[in-house]
Amino acid sequence: MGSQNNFAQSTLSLPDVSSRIPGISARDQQSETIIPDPETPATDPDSRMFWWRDARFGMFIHWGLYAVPAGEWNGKTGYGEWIRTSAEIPLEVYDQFRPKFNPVRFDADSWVKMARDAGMKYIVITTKHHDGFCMFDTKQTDFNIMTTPFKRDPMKELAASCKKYGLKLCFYHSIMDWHHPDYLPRREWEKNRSTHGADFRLYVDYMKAQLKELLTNYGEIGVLWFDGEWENTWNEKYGKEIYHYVKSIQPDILVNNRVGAGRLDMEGLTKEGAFGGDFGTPEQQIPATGLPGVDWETCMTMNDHWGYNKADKNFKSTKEMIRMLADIASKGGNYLLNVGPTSEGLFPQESIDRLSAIGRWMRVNGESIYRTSASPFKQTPWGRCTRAMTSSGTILYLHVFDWPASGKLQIPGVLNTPDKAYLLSDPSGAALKIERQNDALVIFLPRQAPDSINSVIAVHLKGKLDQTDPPEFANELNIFVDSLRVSLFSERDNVQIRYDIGKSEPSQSSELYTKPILLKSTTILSARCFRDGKPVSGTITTEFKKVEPLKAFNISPVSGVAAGILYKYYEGAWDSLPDFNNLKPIAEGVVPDFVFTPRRQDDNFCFKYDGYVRIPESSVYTFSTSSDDGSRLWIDDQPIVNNDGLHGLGEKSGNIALEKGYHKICVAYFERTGSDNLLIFVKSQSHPKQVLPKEWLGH
Ligand code: FHN
Repeated sequence: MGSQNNFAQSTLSLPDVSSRIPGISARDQQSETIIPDPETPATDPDSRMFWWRDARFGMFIHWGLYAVPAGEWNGKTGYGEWIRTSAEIPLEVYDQFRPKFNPVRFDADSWVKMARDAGMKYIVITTKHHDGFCMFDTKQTDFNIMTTPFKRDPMKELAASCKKYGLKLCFYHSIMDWHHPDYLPRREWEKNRSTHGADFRLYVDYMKAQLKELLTNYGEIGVLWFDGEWENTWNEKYGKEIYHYVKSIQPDILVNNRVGAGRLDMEGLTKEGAFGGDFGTPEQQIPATGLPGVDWETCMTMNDHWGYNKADKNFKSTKEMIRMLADIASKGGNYLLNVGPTSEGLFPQESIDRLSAIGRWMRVNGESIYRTSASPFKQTPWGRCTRAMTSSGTILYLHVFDWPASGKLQIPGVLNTPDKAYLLSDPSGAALKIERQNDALVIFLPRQAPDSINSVIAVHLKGKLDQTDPPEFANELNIFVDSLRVSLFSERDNVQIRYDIGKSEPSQSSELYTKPILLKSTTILSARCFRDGKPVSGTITTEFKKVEPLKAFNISPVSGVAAGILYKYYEGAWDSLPDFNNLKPIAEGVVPDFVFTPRRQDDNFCFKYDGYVRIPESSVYTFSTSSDDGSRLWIDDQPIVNNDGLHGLGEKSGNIALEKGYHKICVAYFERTGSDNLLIFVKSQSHPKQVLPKEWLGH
């Protein structure tokens, strides 16, 4: 069924620019060849990245000694690859897993074929996770798989299988190492494990010796996927040393941003100005939008654990994962989907079943994933879009999740002449009827969706894509007090913006946008782009709502409020903000603003601040907290910001309309361990974002 791109033949040849075989089916192969999409120029002129960008889809494998306990310890079953430290298992006890680790049912060919048949083009496998156990034949330590009853090197066998079946073999290697005597810091519970004589430089040299083994003994390696870089002993200097070292051995190797020290937590992208290797690594999440000019790969588990957990049956559905793959590809990213094999060397059956189902979809629709670039559209309410450039024009791949009951799919803002459209699932390639309605292409579809998860329509357009999104409102908020100036803009040049009040689609006779629109009451605005008197985009429609501000507290100008804010200080180890009603403060008093003084310890503490904020004018205010760890903010006892939980430095915000005058403010913050930060920001309709001035605070 469908255009049978049978993976058995489709090995991943390393396409150079000229011969990059398009992500299009054999049906069209002879007629068109792909060219790099000039609209999404390579961020990296280095062609090292091309195979990786073309691949779009890979398999992550977390396999190690932790597969022996399979997530269980002392009757608890919620562990994964972190079990040694999460369950506080001493080294010598953990080492007892070694003689039990004998994955005799491991078959590299079987694993690689399952990855290939799922449509995956590369495999990233753990050569060493944080526990320090090495899954390869290393001479640097005996804490490795060769000293188990297995006595085989699975990396060697996987290298041979990947070569045989045309997948790239890539290595995950943890910087953090809970076993090596020179790695610091120790786990906080390992009180009796001396740090005496530990020399981190020697640990870095140990890492380099193992990386040399990994990049010398297993053939060409596609990616070195570092991890565990967040502890304060690692830094950018080491990261750059390792990056250049590995590239001195295999110049074409790719290295992720976790080699450095600039990763933005689980969001996975690289802080501005920090060293970020070759690509970003969002974890268990997908960026909200495409990131033009940024290479990134989302890594994700199929259930809730990276390493094998025999009790964890919470697997994502095939539908979720196919749609995630389309979502990620439509944003220009790669999808690294994880499998946690058992201690016998088998993939969990739930993983096998899902890989097989994903493979069935990929065999029909893979060309809409491979070698594609991000959607040109900001909104595709019916699903997702990927695209490819060909020598004769552009192919849009429309991933339709929600099949239109009308039988018509409207694609606004595309001015190219359509050449043809067809369903990838239709082996005959029968053309679908296309009509133009102003700026929109309307594609007529069969009544029934061919695929309930994701039906892909290929739309071939003549020439370079000429597509215009609807104009955008520059205002971040669509609520206001008193009045609001609404600004419109379009990223396209040579277009005019016209707008109407109400929900109707603007026409050539609608108001021409030349300056911000002043609103004094709740108003619906609709706007559209025009060129040479004709609409060239779809329409954006937004309601701007006038709201009543919360009344200020009636505080006498005589008594007024004293400067500063009340604080209460607590101690305890929390993973989220505690219920303060059940706590007795260790200290309390007045502080000038949200400072962590006085406190008795650097970790495991909490502050609660209460007082008034003097609002300078009636407006809609956006309050934000930027904190590590969790924080929340209330105004007049209304919850405005929820930035709670254990996390690195992160910012959340919320909005509220306030009358000029005094309003109650409450901020709560907790720190577990590591770095601690709390900043409160405020902005209004007329004032840009600023740290909440202490002069506004009172009690
Ligand atoms: O701590 C690891 C975790 O065990 C797993 O390897 C993931 C996969 O990227 N990375 C770290 C958590 O961010």
